[in-house]
Amino acid sequence: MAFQPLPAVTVEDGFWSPRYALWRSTTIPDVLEKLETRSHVAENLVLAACGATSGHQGHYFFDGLLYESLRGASDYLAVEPDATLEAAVDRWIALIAAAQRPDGYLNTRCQIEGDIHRWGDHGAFAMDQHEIYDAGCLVEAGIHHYLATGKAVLLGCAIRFANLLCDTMGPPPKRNLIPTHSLAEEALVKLAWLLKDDPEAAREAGVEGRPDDYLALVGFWLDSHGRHCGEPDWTALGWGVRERIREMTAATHDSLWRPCWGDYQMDRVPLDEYESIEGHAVRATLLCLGIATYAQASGDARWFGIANRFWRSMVGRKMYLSGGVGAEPTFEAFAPDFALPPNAYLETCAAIGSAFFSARMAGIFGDGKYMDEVERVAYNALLTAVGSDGRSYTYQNPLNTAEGKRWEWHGCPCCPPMFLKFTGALPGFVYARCTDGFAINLFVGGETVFDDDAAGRVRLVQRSSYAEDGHVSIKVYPENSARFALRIRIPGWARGVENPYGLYVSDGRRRWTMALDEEAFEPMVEKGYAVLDREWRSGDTVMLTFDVSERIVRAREEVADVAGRVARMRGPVLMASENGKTIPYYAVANNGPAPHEVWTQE
Ligand code: FUB
Ligand code: ZN
Repeated sequence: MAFQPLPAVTVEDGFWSPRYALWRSTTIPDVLEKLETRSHVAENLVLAACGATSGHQGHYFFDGLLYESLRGASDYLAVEPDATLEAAVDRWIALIAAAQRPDGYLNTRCQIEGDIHRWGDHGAFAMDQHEIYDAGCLVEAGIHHYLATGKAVLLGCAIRFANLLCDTMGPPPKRNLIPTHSLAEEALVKLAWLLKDDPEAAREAGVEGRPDDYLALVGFWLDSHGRHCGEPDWTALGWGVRERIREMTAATHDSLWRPCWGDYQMDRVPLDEYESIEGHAVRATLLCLGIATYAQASGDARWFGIANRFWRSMVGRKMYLSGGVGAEPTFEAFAPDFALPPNAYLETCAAIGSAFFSARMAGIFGDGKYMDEVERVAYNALLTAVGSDGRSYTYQNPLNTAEGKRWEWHGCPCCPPMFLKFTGALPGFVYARCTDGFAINLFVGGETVFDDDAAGRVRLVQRSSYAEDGHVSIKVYPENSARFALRIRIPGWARGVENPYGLYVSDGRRRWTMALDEEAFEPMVEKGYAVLDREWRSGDTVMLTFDVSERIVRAREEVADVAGRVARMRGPVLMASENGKTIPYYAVANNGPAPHEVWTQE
């Protein structure tokens, strides 16, 4: 059964609300300010707008980081209006609109370095240029800003760039170009959905929307993995491919020609031939998100199958207890199955990419195992990425390390924008509609409302201290008493299932009970959700109690890196030891650099 997201109307939660207040008041302005002052994103936009031919500072993808931050900020605006933030966002949008080329192209560094190198031509290296990635980030920002504010200027920029992508790449005579950093795959499907649901949006933006073309382009991109000229050989050359590709692109080629992006971008062979998720972990998780989203849009069983295969391999063989992924440092990549050293790399963005992938799978399949992994990331890999001051960050997130530390800003500042993007999205994952009622996916206090044919307007109020003491209450207020199903996710850890494929195990004990109107109640559990299919009257209350006392978790024996070691969890929260104290893993290095350890000797 598919689940359709149902946005939380409010978040009022002892655990999450203070954090959201901090991220709103401190992290969003901090990220926007540092993108401007330390990563030079505003200066670059101004230079591009003026037609400058020198002076760009920073990497090609910094434009995209700005757009990701604006997407996140827009989601915060959607939950709570904030005139200062809205004005700051509008100022950025004016800079972006001024910098865009009349044909829709926008990549400040490529513009300043010269259009001759567009799409990686004439001795350039498209992997570095991130043009399609930046376009995808712009599309996301345009959509989210329009939905939050009703303003369509950024959406107009996004549609213009999306139309240019459709005019440039695709089956012959268009060019065989695919994203060298995934992200645009999901973004273009979302743009197609928006413009199909609300054709007025494109009219508001003053640009022709072409939803069918966006879907066709995503299908082309996914189908074109593995369809390249056969070289260079990434395995043999490593980063030496850079120079080889520059040599290759210096020559003129026909529209079908393109270099191979290797396993790094899952491009050595067609996606059907990959047995498991591989390559650069941020690219791979966002590619999988695109595959799952395209499967949902197209209904094509082939893509559902591929998405499932990659999810299984990621969660069953390559994921850390924190939700971190991408153990291999040189290429920031997935390591082989069961290679899960505790001191591994684990970039913040990769964990967040995996959580977006899991959230999409949860919506498609309505199975709690997917939301379990969203929750794992939310309470662990995500939260650890921003310090308790709201303005210090991590990039790598090893579980055990002799040098746990945070930084104020980074030469590669991709993680804070991804953090804003995910925290902006999280309230949208808490509830969902399903064909026979609605679902509670995450225990986050607050309210939502939905309309039901028989029950009329239904208000649902959740009070939760889930992570602190395991208590959750859900009150249901239908306008009219009526029957519908309420599905409440019972997390895997509370059912004795630490990981759906046995990668991690505990004592397997049940750790939850339920009461309905104060009477103990034993519901049927289906695909990880307790199903309460009954007549609901105003004020009916479901109480859940989880045992969040410490439990010991071990990895299966194939994970040689942590043989003889154990980790400790409390409910969804992974624990670590730092300076002789046991603290949540998300709180490490909050009081300055310090070693920490999640996996300890038994
Ligand atoms: O390529 C853009 C970003 O830089 C990636 O998402 C990160 O992994 C870092 O490599
Ligand atoms: Zn990152």
